[in-house]
Amino acid sequence: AAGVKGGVERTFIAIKPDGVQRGMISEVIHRFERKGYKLVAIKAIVPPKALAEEHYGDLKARPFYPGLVSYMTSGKAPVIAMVWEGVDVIRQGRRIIGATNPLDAEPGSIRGDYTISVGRNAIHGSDSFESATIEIGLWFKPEEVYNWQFAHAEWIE
Ligand code: FUP
Repeated sequence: AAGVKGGVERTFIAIKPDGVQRGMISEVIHRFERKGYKLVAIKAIVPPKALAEEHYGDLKARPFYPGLVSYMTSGKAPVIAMVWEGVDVIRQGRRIIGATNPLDAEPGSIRGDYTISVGRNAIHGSDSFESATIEIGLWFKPEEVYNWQFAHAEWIE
């Protein structure tokens, strides 16, 4: 589950094969971690075709869909699949990532700083509470997602 909408949420973030190839794994983790979000699941995975097809199921009719699925599943580099937790992390994650088309993504966002092509935009982030719930369930078993506490859960008064 993605938590409580508008409160402490969970979102599905994936570094796509081109992001791995670019050496962006630590950079992506750094940006979410330094913001104060909590990494509650992570794995390297070459998604089976059925998983990639389901993940991008809403894009089935689009011309780029077959190429998108084959690129995600090629195995030339894995996908780094993650679940990040925190207040408003679904919306804030999309801001950290930047617009789908890297040419519209603000400098300072991940896509804005590192990428040019919409077909190779390095990273995925759930776009809504509903998508987050579905995507976390697609990519992770419940026992692969961990509940844990930061040492300092609350700021001083
Ligand atoms: P996003 O939620 O930002 O990942 O955007 P979409 O769900 O609209 O698109 C998913 C992926 O499809 C993009 F990350 C890259 C690919 N795509 C294209 O290759 N061409 C397009 O015109 C749009 C999307």
